[in-house]
Amino acid sequence: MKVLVLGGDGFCGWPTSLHLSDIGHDVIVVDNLSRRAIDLELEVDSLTPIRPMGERIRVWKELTGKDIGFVNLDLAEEYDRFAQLLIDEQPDAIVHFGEQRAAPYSMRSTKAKRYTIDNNVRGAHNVLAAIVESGKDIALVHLGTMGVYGYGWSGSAPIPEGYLTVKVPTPDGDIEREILHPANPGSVYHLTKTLDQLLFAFYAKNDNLRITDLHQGIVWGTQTPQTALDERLINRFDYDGDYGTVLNRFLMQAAIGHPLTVHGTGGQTRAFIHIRDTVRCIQIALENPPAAGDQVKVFNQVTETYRVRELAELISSLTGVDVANLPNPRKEAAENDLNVSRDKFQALGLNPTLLSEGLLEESRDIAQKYAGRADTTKIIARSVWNKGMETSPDLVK
Ligand code: NAD
Ligand code: USQ
Repeated sequence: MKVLVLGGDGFCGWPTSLHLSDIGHDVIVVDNLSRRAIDLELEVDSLTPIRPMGERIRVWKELTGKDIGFVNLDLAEEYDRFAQLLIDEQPDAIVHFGEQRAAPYSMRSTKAKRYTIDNNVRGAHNVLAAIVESGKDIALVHLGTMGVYGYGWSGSAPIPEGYLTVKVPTPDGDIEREILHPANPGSVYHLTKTLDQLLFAFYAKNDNLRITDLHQGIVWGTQTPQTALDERLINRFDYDGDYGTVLNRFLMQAAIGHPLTVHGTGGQTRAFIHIRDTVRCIQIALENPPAAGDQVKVFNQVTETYRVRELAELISSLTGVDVANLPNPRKEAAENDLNVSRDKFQALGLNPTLLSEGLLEESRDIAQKYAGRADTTKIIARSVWNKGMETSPDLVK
């Protein structure tokens, strides 16, 4: 099938583009390279030496003979060009990764909050409106987040895959209704994903668009079989206080002997998935779209859950590096349980890479190999959720 990968230059989008191309799909990446621009703004760089988009595509062609197209286009700002692209290319499906995805970046300033809302919500709406305008039956797979549910849900009932059945009391007795799980975002970034959900529900109902929303946990790891083929295809690895996610940050910190930056007690429980499973999940979602007229299909795209302090203790025990309990720059529950339904992908054949299998390889092949590229001044998270909150001093001078 012909697939547009929106945000196909990013951490999840690049390996997905290669995977889809590898299994025979005709892939076109659409990306405005804003993530690379934010690296320049923050004066940081991927730990891994990522190559420019043109070179990535040339190397893939050289190694496999397969073409990947590239269109440099801003989804939020260039509606007409995007709408024309759908008419010109007539894709069968769109995978939408093209949003500003860092919670700390989204909270660092008023400017960043406004950018994140404008970029993500306008971009998602433009994609939907352009599909309708094209008149074509284009299936949409969007990358959402586990964070739409929030972390206030505890107890033995697992977080369902998108929808919750509730009893509504009426004078004539209780009636049952299925509703979208209540949204409880923890950052402006996560807020955009909850707003996206309403856009999708409306367009599925009003225009019969076929939409899948993947509520993904924190992605860890770097390489997939395709990105590992040649160093010039390497995937990005973010380790800085805004874009680095917790497990990859701890691996990189251990590789340079930096104390592990646990926020608060580390009692936050989060959901995780390896990048190799992300790309498989996208393939499975593309192969199992909803029918026209169906409600939005939601999958929880997670394979394991861990507490942050469990991850720190594990990596500390493997490497001997210290654990530092820092003031938490975020407004979030200090301790939470997390019980997540994750049956749908497993039923469709996902065979996950678990932390116990992938951790040493990740540490050796990426964190240690590229440790010399790390800038230690960029490690501490300095974006605070509101004015009264503390940031931590640098732990390594
Ligand atoms: P990323 O920042 O590495 O990639 C996003 C890509 O989208 C970048 O290449 C960027 O240039 C592009 N982009 C952003 N705004 C755009 C616009 N207006 N027009 C065109 N291109 C635009 O992020 P990622 O880690 O690959 O995440 C991809 C998606 O998956 C995001 O929507 C994110 O919310 C979701 N997600 C990521 C994780 C994770 O741990 N990385 C976890 C859950 C969900
Ligand atoms: N944390 C630390 N120390 C660190 C970094 C993070 O203790 O050095 C803690 C945070 O306080 C938080 C948890 O680890 O409690 C997770 O933080 P994170 O930065 O790894 O992940 P998060 O901000 O939630 O965002 C990431 C992606 C986002 C995606 C989300 C999935 O950047 O795009 O949507 O994971 S989820 O968390 O399931 O919502």
